[in-house]
Amino acid sequence: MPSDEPQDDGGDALTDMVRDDGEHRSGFVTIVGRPNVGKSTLINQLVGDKVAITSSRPNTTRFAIRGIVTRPGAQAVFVDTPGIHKPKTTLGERLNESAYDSLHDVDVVVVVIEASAKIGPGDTAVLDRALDTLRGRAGGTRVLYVVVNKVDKVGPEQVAAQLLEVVALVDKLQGNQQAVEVEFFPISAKTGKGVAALLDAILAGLPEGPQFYPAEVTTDTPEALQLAELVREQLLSRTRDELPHSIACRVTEWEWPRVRVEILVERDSQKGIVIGAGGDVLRQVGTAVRAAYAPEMFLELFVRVEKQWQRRDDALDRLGY
Ligand SMILES: Nc1nc2c(ncn2[C@@H]2O[C@H](COP(=O)(O)OP(=O)(O)O)[C@@H](O)[C@H]2O)c(=O)[nH]1
Ligand SMILES: [Mg+2]
Repeated sequence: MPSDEPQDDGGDALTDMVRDDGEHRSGFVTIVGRPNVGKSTLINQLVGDKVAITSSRPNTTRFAIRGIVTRPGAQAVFVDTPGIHKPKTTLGERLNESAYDSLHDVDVVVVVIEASAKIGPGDTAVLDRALDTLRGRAGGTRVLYVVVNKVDKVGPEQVAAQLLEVVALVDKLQGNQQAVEVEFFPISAKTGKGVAALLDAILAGLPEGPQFYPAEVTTDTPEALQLAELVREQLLSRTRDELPHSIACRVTEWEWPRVRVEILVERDSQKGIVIGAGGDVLRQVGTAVRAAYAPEMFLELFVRVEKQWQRRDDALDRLGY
């Protein structure tokens, strides 16, 4: 690695990982990719704590949630982003913007693709944007980490084939310049396989910088938002088709231990599904959220119809999207 520090202090023993000069590394690391490739699962695995909700429904993530990893001498602030997709609503457009915006203010970019799905135009677009942003950097790091996720779902041949394909694709996108250094990591965000190696590489590659958060902090998401997200996660696992996209949650009252969460849907027919027969679905959601968050909480869930909120700027502003 090029450096203008004197190199006469013991040769190989002093690696980038082991520094005796008290230098601290830190930086922001954004995780981008198509919907459902496992970005939120990865951030939770990296942090070792549940900071982001996950689900099998695409477009679950609506906020740039941060997850923080602190080690002796280094701190990485990971930014989970909404999946980049072809938007059909104003919400979709805002989600894409928020993901692309996150590329600009970070030190490191991680692009996630799936081992178990064909590499498509969506993946190519994300890789291209990431390379472009890094190429435009005047100084600082220019490393892109490309993660091939869900290796637990396929055999080693498929992992190898996917790696070869993505290496070739990145090579093609870089053209003659090869201006960005790219590293490839096969992982399973779900089982944790390969994640430690990825984390080590990211931490070692961070620029010099201060510790931004106390060591014990794993996220800076406000409590009320975390809770509203947990309610939404539970609703997502109990609803299907278009309904997950139509659901939004927000805390409207917080008088601990009494908390009230409002659940927005877009149509009257959806209200009935979310409440469930005899209030069944809401009751299950409430029980699961209290168990995960704080059993002593009194959680009141209210369902309200707000027509077309996904397409209305005023509603999106109010929800903080
Ligand atoms: N088998 C397997 N499933 C995964 C893995 N990572 C994520 N998933 C699943 O893929 C779905 C989407 O994950 P999520 O993290 O919400 O994806 P995101 O939309 O990119 O944030 C969820 O059902 C996850 O459980 C993995 O490494 N292996
Ligand atoms: Mg997500």
